[in-house]
Amino acid sequence: MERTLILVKPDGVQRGLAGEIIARFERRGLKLVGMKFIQMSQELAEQHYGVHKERPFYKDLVAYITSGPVVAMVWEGKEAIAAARSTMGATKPVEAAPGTIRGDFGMEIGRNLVHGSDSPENAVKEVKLFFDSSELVDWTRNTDPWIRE
Ligand code: IDP
Ligand code: MG
Repeated sequence: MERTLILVKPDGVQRGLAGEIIARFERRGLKLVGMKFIQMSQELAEQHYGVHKERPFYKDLVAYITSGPVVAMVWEGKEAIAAARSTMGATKPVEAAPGTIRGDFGMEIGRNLVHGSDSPENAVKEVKLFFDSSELVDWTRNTDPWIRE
């Protein structure tokens, strides 16, 4: 079972799309195990996006992710990382398929609404960065036999 860190980025919150975005992961069959509404600090943003430090867009990216509150979540499931990323759509919204979050609501790479971990290693790191283990809930979902084989 995998866990992945998902953020509704500041543009998603400001545009009133948080509920819509959360609903898509929920309907997909992923299981929510953690959620909080936070203003990311400069330090947290720099840690979270440390892998992009050398990229030309790094400063703008940190400014974007700290520009307003985000919804931080942990979703669990078999192949949760790949499932979440396909629900999100391609990084560049104009190339994202219709039916995906970015393909339905986005126009610009620098306003692409949502973050999702990209590998099991990064997912573990990112979940730890945003959540204490006491903030993650182990729970039984009674619909699981209808979602998982
Ligand atoms: P991902 O969010 O789909 O995993 P990454 O390549 O990890 O995409 O990039 C992280 C974030 O950095 C993207 O979601 C996007 O907000 C921003 N970003 C990526 N490439 C560019 C770019 O060329 N210009 C501006 N922002 C970018
Ligand atoms: Mg990424």
